[in-house]
Order: sequence, then C-alpha cells, then structure tokens
Amino acid sequence: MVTNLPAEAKAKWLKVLEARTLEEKIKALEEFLSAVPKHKGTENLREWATKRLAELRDELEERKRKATRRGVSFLVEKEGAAQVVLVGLPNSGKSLLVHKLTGARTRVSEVPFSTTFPQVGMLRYEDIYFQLVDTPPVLPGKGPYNTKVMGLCRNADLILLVLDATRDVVGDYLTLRKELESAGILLSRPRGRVEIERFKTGKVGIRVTMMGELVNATVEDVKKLLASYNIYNAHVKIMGSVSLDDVEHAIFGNVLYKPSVTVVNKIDLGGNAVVQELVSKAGVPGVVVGVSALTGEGLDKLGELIFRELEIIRVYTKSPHGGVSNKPLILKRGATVLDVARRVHEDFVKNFHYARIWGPSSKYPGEKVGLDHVLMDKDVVEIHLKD
Ligand SMILES: Nc1nc2c(ncn2[C@@H]2O[C@H](COP(=O)(O)OP(=O)(O)OP(=O)(O)O)[C@@H](O)[C@H]2O)c(=O)[nH]1
Ligand SMILES: [Mg+2]
Repeated sequence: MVTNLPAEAKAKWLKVLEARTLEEKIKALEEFLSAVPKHKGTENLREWATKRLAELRDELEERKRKATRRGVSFLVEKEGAAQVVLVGLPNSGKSLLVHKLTGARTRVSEVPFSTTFPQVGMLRYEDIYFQLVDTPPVLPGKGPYNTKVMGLCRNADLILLVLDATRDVVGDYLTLRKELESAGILLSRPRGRVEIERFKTGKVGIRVTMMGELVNATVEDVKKLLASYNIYNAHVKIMGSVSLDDVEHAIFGNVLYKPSVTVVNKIDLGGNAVVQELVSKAGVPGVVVGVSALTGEGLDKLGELIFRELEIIRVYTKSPHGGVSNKPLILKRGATVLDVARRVHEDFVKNFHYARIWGPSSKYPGEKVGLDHVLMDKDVVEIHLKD
C-alpha cells in the first residue's frame, strides 16, 4: 500500500495533478517518482508511476508524429457506440477475429508479432456499431508493445481478452490480467468508488458526500489524508464500500475499472472444455465465450455480449411533430430523461416541461414523465418544452 509517503513526495503529486500540459505532466511525474523512497511498500506505486510515465512519453511522441505525419499512430479516435480494444498474446487470433467480425483488412499470419500497429473495424450489432481495435501482442513483463497497448486499453470502453484454446488458457488469462493490473486497469468491478473533485479557487473546504460507507475509517481520516497531500478544497463522493486505501488510490487516479469479455479462440482445435476450466479456475469477472475465428463458430454472439457487458442502453428521440430518429443515443444503464435532455441541448434542461415515453420503461404508450424518469433500452423519448 502506498500510505506513509514523505511529505515531499505528496506535495510533488499535487504538482502532477496541477500540470496543465503534457510536457509539464511528464516533468512533474519524473520529479514525483524521484521523491518516492524505494522500499517494498512503494513498489506497486513506483511500478504504476513508471508505466504511466512511459505512456505519457509515448503520447507526447505520438502527438509530434501526428503533427509531422510521420510513422504510424497509436491514437485511435473513437467511433460508433463504443470502442472495444482486443488484447492478447502473440498469435492468439486477434487480427483474424477483427477481420471476420468487421471485414477490416487486418494482417493475419502464423508468424507471431505480425500486427505492429492498431487497426480498426466496425462490428454491427442490431442498429449500432462497435469499433473493434486490433492491437499488437502483449508479452508477460516487458513486451515491445505492452505500454502502447495498455495506453489503448486505458481509453477503451471495453476490453476483449483473446486467448488461444491450444495453449494454457488459465495461465495466459492470468498473465494478461496481471499486465493490465500493473498498468492500473482492473477487470473486476471494485466494491466501492471514490470521486474527488478538487477546487482550485475559493475556500469550500473538504466536503464528503456519503452514498456508501467508509470501511475502518472516518470522515476525519479522509480529511487528514487529503490534507497530507495539501488538498484542502475538494468534494469527495463515497459510493459503495470504500477504504482509506481506495481514497488514496483516487488521489492518484491510478485505478480504472474496465468491463471485459473474454474470448477463447481456436475452439475448433481446443474444444469447449477449456472454457469451463477458465470459468472455474481463474475467476473471470466478465463473460467467457468459446469461438473460432477460423470456422466462425460463436462469433454471432459477440455483439450482444459486448452490448450487455458495456451496460449501455439505446434511446431514440422523437420531436413532438416529427418521426422517431433512427440513430439512437447511447447512454449508461440507469440514465434518466435528464441525461437525454442534456445530450440534446442545454436549453432542453432549462426549458423542460415534460416528456412522453414509449417503450419498455413506460407504463403505457406515451406516458407523461419528468426529468428523473429512468430509461430502458429501446425507449422512445419526446421532450416538450415550456412555451
Ligand atoms: N485453427 C484456427 N486457427 C486460427 C484461429 N484464429 C486464428 N488462427 C490462426 O492463428 C494464426 C494467428 O492469427 P492472427 O490473427 O494473426 O493472430 P494475432 O493474435 O493477431 O497475432 P499477433 O498479431 O502476432 O499478435 C494465423 O495463422 C491464423 O490463421 C482459429 O479460430 N482457429
Ligand atoms: Mg495480429
């Protein structure tokens, strides 16, 4: 655990948080790292910060490359309803999967490391598309592309882990999960969540909103911890069950949860038994599915599984006199009419009168509801404004 950093290191972390440009951030992170003492207790933090530094340096390089239009880019702009990044060891079949699922012309070969830069394709699911990103392979520890692929994962909406059924599926899964974890990317949903919003101006003090519970700690402890990082003005939200360690993680912003789907590929060679083995032995958090990119077996299920794990809904807007839009808004499960109004236009929130709903969340077609009405997948929303 990272607690008990010297005051100097804590003060330097604030500089990282306050850095405005990428260059400033890199410099501040370098200075922070050199102020962190080397011992067992700081090992994870140092590993994480070192990786983060490598990613930021990569990003800087990437921006320069983009500006001069030289070389290939690892920045993949999002398109479609969600970005899904494939991650796997060499030869697991990532490129063939992306090709089969989207038609994109990826490089497929029995030679490992045939993919050297990200390639995208669009996977259709009903009336929406997911952007699939084929990536170079990851190796345990120090693969040549690990940092770049972790950078892609950090940005992804969902991670698709690709395993090879002919190999040690459980071992490979744990390898991938370890790589992700050491880059601060968690696949298991944490028991709680902490959000810290810092205020640079004004004296609001530390405001703690409890939407969950603190485990073995008090609000005073949270305030003391923040103060030790020279954070005196902030709004802290505690959701679910949260420990003081979680609060510290939130100060660092170093844990990021990502939903995932795990694919055991090449089941034409391996058989379905390995899927069961993975579920029972590795404690995989998301869904596991056996597929064959070669024969196409199981591929038709992927769109729906991705949709489900993303926990998103599609909502169609309708104007009071017009038809229903055929392009849905993509919202998080639990979204309300307020979220729709916000997406359409700020004025829609200000001048909101009522909404009518058709679809799964309505008691009857055209039900009249307010801003706090919780929507469901495939709802149609018609917003009426005050005159
Ligand atoms: N039998 C069988 N072979 C497959 C399957 N999927 C991929 N392959 C083969 O496995 C080899 C590697 O496939 P790729 O798609 O290039 O693998 P990759 O994960 O992109 O590899 P890297 O780019 O090196 O990371 C190729 O020879 C594919 O034809 C499958 O489902 N069944
Ligand atoms: Mg490939």
